[in-house]
Formats: sequence, C-alpha cells, structure tokens
Amino acid sequence: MSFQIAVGCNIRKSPYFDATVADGVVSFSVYNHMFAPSHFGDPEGEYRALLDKVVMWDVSCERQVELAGPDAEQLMRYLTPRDISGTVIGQGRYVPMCDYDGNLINDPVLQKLADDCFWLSIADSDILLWAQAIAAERGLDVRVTEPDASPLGVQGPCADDVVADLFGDWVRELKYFWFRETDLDGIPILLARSGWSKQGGFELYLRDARQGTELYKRVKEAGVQYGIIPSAPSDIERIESGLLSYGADARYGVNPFEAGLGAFVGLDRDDDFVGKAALQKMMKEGIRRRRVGLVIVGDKISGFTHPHGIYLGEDVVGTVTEAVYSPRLEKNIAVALLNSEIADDEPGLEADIGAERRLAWVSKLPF
Ligand code: THG
Repeated sequence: MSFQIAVGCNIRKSPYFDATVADGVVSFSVYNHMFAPSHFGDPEGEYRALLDKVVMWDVSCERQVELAGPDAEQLMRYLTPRDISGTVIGQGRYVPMCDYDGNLINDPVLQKLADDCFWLSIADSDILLWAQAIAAERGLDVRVTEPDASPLGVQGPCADDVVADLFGDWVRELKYFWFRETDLDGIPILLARSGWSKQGGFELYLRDARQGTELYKRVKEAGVQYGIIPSAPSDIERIESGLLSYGADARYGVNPFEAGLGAFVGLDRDDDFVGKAALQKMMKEGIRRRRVGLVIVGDKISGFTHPHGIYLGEDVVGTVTEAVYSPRLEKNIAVALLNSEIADDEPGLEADIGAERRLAWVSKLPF
C-alpha cells in the first residue's frame, strides 16, 4: 500500500510519542483516538525479544476512565456483568462490558484505588461517554472523568528484573493484576503487574503526562543490561496466547459468550447490570458462533488487514478476524468466529486469506 495516515491534531498523541519517534517507531495504528505504536520495523524480532528477554511498549492508548464519588461502586457494578464483589483496594480485575443487547462493547481492566474510586483501563471504544451518560441518567453521585494516566508496558521474562532495579524488590511480590501507587524519583506512577501478553510483566501508569519522555528514558536505561528493546503489543504472541483483541476479534454485535468470555458473566447476580436480561436470554437460547483458534496450512501469511470468510464448500461458516505466522509453532495461526454447528474436527474448512483459500483446522486457544 502506498498511502500514509496524516499525523494531525485530531488524533491524540501519547506522552511517550516523542520518545517512541526518537526510538525509531515505524508504524502506528489509531486506538481510542490516539496514535499507538504498532512496531519498530521488525515485528518478528520484537516478538523474540518479548519471549526471550524484555520489551517496553507504549500502551498509553489504553485510556483510563475514572469513576469517583459516593456512588462509584454502584456504577461500576452496573457497568459490568462480572461479579466484582470482594475486590479490594490495590486489586485489579478483568471486567468485560456489554451494551443493553448483551453485545460486548469493551474488555477493560478494573483497578480499585479507593472505596469510592475505580479506574477502567479500556480497550478501543468510547467508554468515557457511555459511563458518563449512564451515571447521569441514573442520577448517580459520581464523577466520570479521564485521569492523567498513561500505561507504559514492560513485558517478558526479564521484566521483573528491570522493574525491580527501578522500584525495589517489593515489585517481585506484587500479584497478578494488583498494583501500588508509587513514584520514581518524583515521577508519580501507579505500578501494576499486568499487560497484554502471557510473558509476564508490569505496566507503569504515568500520572503526569509532562514526564513521558523522562520515564521512557529511565525504563530504557534500566533495561539495557537485560537487552530491552522498544516494541508494541505483539500480534503473534497475543494470538498464540489466545488474548482477545477487542476491535479486531470482536467489535459491535459479538456477545461475551461468543467471544469466549462467558466465565466473566455473573448471570446469578442478584443485582441488575447493563445487558443482564439479554445475556440471560442468550444463555438459554445458546450461541450461534464461538471464538476459536485456526491453523492455516501453507506458506507464511503476512499482512492480514481485514476479516475474511471461512468456507465449507461454498457456504460461509465463519470469519477469520486475524492471522499471523507463528515462528514458535512454525505454522500460520489465526483467531476466528466459527458457526457453532461446525465441529472442532471438521476436516473440510477453508480460510480465505485474501488472494486464495487455504485448508484450515480448528485448534484450542491458547495455541
Ligand atoms: N493494558 C491495560 N489496559 C488494557 C489492556 C492492556 N485494557 C484493554 C485490554 N488491554 C484488556 N485486555 C486484556 C485481555 C486479557 C487479559 C488482560 C487484558 C488477561 N486475561 C487473562 C487470561 O486470558 O488468561 C485472564 C484474566 C482473569 O482471569 O481475570 O490477562 O494491555 N492497561
């Protein structure tokens, strides 16, 4: 393709924007109305560094939505089908969100900062407006705002060493999705054990956008001895690991059962939440399709830019939502939404990969 996206004022820039440009970012995507690095020129090398060493990535586009005030918890409970009771201050939770028809509209990570203050670290959709409207229409006493908080990810087997060198050995004890408010020589940070890979690591939520370049530099310097390189969330690793990419694998019209997030839907909750009646009905009626992994035969696939069909003969029986070549598995792997009546061992499936159809079979997620 021979076009570019203009770097204009209508799309927001991360506090790490200048630092990633200086570091040689080659490609951005747009996520939550913000430029988000997608690679630094060598996606496969970046993937290897994530598996073998450590990478850092700007995920400032995972914007925060803050719910603060006496009714914050009530609003939080209403916004997600997940039962969040028992969540304590300092703890995070994965909390998919639905619309009133039971469709998935986001899959944020919730963080409880205080009894009356929650953050939602959102995927790519406008939850700030949604939550503001629901709070106002329900007459709740809660302020819904975007705080000054921008996650910088440090992921990979050496992530603990890098982050411990910066903050101290206490970080090694932090449990998955738990966090602590701290600082790095005066740079205010919420430090969480989290991140969009299965290689382990942390996210440093910078709480002063003016200090993005400085924080980026400090993390990089601490990582040098461990071989850190700049990167971005890896499509290859996230597909191998079966992590959902809201926006790519599901956008409007996919429900959490289809998306494989049924475990996070608390249908037996006593209290009401957005989408409850619709989700109960879906549970009763069963789902039409489900998210699966696919192995696609043949040469290395590259550059999957939009969803394609899955065929059984001439019938379209699903959609491939993203496909990559996995160097670890030495196979083309994909995420797909497959019609429920197709069995896991169906031998005749073909995936459209753009220029041709190729034989494909279902594989469990994670690969
Ligand atoms: N960082 C931050 N916020 C985010 C993302 C991020 N918000 C949106 C999106 N990415 C959230 N997506 C996921 C998806 C899966 C997981 C975490 C974030 C995950 N899931 C565990 C798993 O699949 O095994 C299960 C979690 C659980 O059991 O509670 O880790 O990258 N800041």
